[in-house]
Amino acid sequence: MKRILEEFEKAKRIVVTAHVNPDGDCIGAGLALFSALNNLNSKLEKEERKVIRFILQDTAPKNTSFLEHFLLIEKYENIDTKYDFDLMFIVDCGDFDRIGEVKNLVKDGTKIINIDHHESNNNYGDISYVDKKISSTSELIFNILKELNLEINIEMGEAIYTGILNDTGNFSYTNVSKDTFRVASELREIGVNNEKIIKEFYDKKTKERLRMLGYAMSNFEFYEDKKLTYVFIPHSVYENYGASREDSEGVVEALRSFEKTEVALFLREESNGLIKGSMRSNGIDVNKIASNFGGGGHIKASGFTTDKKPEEVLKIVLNLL
Ligand SMILES: [Mn+2]
Repeated sequence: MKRILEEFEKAKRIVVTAHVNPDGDCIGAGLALFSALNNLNSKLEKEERKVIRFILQDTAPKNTSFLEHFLLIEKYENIDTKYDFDLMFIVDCGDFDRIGEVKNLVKDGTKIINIDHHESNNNYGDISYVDKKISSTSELIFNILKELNLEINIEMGEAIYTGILNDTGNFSYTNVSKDTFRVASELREIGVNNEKIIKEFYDKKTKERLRMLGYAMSNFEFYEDKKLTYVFIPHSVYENYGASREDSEGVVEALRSFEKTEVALFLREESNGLIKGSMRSNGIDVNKIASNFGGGGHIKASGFTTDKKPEEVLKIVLNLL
């Protein structure tokens, strides 16, 4: 942690980033870190102040837009790529390549700090701070800020709380430890309103999102011998409902909720024809299965992108189970 501060002090231009198709944990951890760095920056003499930006390849999910500084998150396509950063913080990203096009901002001499909790993390970067047991990168960021004696205000607390909710399925998965509850309790103490965050982050669903869930729930299949629940959503269905990628968030969790399921597999076709896979399990190592397609994640939750046909992906997964 001392080295993280040292790198911050040395750097002039800093970028915070996270994985493509960002989720609540990326945004929560990223915004909390971004705010902490900005707070540190504001204490410096004017001429010593740094440039700090939060840049992602893809648009942040709408249901995180209630978080403070959400509007300061920038999209890679709007960035001048000649811009030189000397320090990059990568949060919630198991693999360096998963930051997508943002990696073009890395130049000779750009230091990389990897802060993450994915099972598949390979400790890339000049400094890697990876805790594979912790619930979320947001919980990890909380610990880092605490350890460094940096202030955590309500807005940062809300971001962290959102990230924890995202990765623990509202405190329902096995990755919730007593420390996760302790962090939640400390956040509650500084004034984080859990009811408000649940409402904003979980309960407000667009019509498109409910329609996509309806489609998935009407069309899933169950492979009894392997206890696999599966659905594929072609791109045309997204077009029919005017839905975007984030409108099918929650589909894979709903698949897993079928009482007989051991493994849930959700495949969706992207506009470029590639297949994006998400897996959830009740214990079977789906990180390993996803790695067969060049993806990864956690033991019970993983993802991948592939140019294989959906039927082919399904066949491979069934064979691996
Ligand atoms: Mn995460």
